[in-house]
Amino acid sequence: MPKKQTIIGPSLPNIPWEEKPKSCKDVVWRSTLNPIITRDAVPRASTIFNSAVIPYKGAFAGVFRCDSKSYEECLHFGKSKDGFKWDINPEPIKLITGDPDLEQEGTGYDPRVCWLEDRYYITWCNSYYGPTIGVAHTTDFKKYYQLENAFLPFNRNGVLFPRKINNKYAMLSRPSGPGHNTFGNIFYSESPDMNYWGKHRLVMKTKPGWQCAKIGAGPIPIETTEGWLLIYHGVRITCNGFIYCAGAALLDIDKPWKTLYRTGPYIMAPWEIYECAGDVPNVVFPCSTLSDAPTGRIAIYYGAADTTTCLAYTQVDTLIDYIKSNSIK
Ligand code: BMA
Repeated sequence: MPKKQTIIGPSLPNIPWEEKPKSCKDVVWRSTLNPIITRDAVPRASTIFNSAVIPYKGAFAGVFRCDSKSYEECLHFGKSKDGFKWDINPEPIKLITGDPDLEQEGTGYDPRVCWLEDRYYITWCNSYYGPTIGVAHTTDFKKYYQLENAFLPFNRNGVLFPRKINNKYAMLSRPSGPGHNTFGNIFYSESPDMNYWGKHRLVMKTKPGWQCAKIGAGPIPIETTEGWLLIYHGVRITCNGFIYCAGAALLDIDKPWKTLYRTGPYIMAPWEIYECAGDVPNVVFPCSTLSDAPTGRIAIYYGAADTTTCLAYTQVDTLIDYIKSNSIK
């Protein structure tokens, strides 16, 4: 059957891809090569997870969360020819800051990478008297220029939109607290210059079930004919701690703070052993996607159990149908 072509964006013929197994009834299926990145990729790393990849010069580049063997959270650059096998720099990224007051108080984690206009922007959970959203840009993944933190502490999961909306830069984030919070909703903010962020709007609140405690934006939203496709994580509190699942939503193209549809059921939950066992058990945490507009293929990179980096797949039209037919208010 011909597919409805709904991604608005470039083609990526070399997208990493494995066909859906015939036995799989789910909207998302996992790579048979998972986990694709383990701690062995970097000598100083204890874990490599919650990382962001992007097409780069006919191949792929990424910014990886590598927690060290002394548990410093660090960002490392990596490159790959095929999106499966990654060559990650052994040393962390060094940021160039124009202002000594901005220098990181601590470390950084959970990066996202966004191609926007003429450069790559990296957002991450930065440590500046508590977690907040760090922003830097690069054109070559060699020199990274740090901008102002987007928000006051405490905030996490800052995710840029890949183009200006209503002539403003746009970002999703989750205002939060200093520790392992049991609350958090997704907000939208805009900026004329990537420096001053404001006009904050609520996008989505927690809902009962897998997304009852807190929710946060995952990969950079994908523009589609049906709205912005947002994959996000949701957290449930159990007698044994947090469980991190993933869901999906469609946001209005011109007013992305308006949620059109969001899934009642999750699209991914910690099922496989590598998602259930690790430094933090029971976590799937998507941070980036690659997509190919002509075929509607989407590859999802996610952190598993705060230990390894994994890959899963979906097809845009099937996912959009799933979101619409399983939507909750
Ligand atoms: C959050 C962040 C994520 C992590 C998650 C589950 O607070 O630290 O990086 O995946 O907890 O441990």
